[in-house]
Amino acid sequence: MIGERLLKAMNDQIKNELESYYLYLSMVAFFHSRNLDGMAHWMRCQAHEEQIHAMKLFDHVIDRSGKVELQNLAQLKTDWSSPLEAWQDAYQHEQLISGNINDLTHIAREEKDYTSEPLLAWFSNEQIEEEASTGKIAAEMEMVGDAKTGLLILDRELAARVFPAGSPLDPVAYSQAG
Ligand code: OFO
Repeated sequence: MIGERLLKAMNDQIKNELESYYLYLSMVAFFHSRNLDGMAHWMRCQAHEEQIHAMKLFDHVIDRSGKVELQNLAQLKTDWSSPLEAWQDAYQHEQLISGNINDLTHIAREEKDYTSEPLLAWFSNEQIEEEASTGKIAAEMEMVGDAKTGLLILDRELAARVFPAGSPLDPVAYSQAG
């Protein structure tokens, strides 16, 4: 059984993860509008991961006999002044989420809810990885500056990210589903 305070914090974090999904999906649309299909692909993979993050918490709450209460999502940005700005936003967003996970871990410890520690440790590790990946791409975008060739090379590189198996957003699975 999960305590009330941690349950509320977990429900808040489900919303945060779904907002991450929503934000990154918005970036997918933005990158496509700039013909940066490789970046759009990378973000599509990322959006899918965020959906998984939300569902991990969703299932944890259910397994602990808590009630999931979905909340309204905020209206998120739909446009950026440049691809660089979008990547900088993604990096900043990951830092914000790392802070959310730290707060959640803090509450779990205050509530002596050691049962949730393995899951929260998984999220902390995931945040290290996601801050590193978005931060690196944002830094590379800054190096590229206005150079179109550099932008195209980076776009091609990001197109190589492997899509998580079985994702409903997988372009191949999506087209085969007809
Ligand atoms: Fe980007 O890790 Fe979840 O939100």
